[in-house]
Amino acid sequence: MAEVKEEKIVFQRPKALCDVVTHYCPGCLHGVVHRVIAEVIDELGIQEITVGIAPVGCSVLAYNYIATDFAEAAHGRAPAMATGMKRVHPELVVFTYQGDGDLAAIGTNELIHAATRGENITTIFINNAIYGMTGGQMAPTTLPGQVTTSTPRGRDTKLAGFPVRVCELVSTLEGAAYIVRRSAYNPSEIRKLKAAIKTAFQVQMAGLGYSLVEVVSNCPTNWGMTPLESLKWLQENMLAYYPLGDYKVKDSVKELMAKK
Ligand SMILES: Cc1ncc(C[n+]2csc(CCOP(=O)(O)OP(=O)(O)O)c2C)c(N)n1
Ligand code: SF4
Repeated sequence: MAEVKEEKIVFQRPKALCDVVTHYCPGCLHGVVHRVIAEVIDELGIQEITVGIAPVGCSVLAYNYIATDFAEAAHGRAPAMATGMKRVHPELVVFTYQGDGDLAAIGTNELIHAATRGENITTIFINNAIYGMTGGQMAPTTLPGQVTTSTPRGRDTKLAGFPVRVCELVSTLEGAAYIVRRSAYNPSEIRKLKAAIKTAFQVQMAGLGYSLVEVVSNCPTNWGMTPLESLKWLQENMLAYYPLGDYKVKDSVKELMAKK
């Protein structure tokens, strides 16, 4: 009789990721980032104590996909809501998930003040250089010359100013403890992203202050590209303006990472 080999599971859905059909467009990296967050939640064993704050924008439905408690904040107000939640329940792990329109336009104020107060919360910031959900208008992060529905001849910096570099800005604030920029355009970048999100949650759990992981992302639909074209465009255009790397890692965070 042929020997029956024991199955070795090499890939499966993280427990913290819901088994549902996604509403995201094909090739959109929102879904990849959701998965990475869910993997980190599983690995840290924090599903029961984690609360996400969903933004407006395409990821408004993040609560349908990540199986933790969630709240929904009005446009840009996620850091303020997270602040209240974390202060009332310091034992929770609280994270905001925000697009560039949500975080760097109407929500800049909440972001800056939560970071400067050193709130013990984590922000996952998806920078796809466009307002995805509302039809592809210019965002604060839209690149100079980039065509959007509200800049059909390309972003003119004389009229619309220059893009906001969030990591560079927030890393100047004293309360910011861990501020890094990653991407998710290939498997090795996804692994680096996962390590960063894990560190950000651990920074929060150790009470070291505000942590933010920016993800340089895509929007194939509103960029008017195929998924593959959008990943290429991201690498060739976005990364020059938004270099990947660590923008602020406080000494206390370095000590924490050295112990892990
Ligand atoms: C107070 C308020 N103003 C405007 C809107 C409309 N609105 C919904 S999503 C959105 C843009 C979101 O873009 P972004 O944060 O970049 O997320 P993406 O869809 O690209 O993931 C806007 C302006 C709103 N929901 N609430
Ligand atoms: S519109 Fe853009 S950001 Fe929104 S789900 Fe589609 S590809 Fe993703």
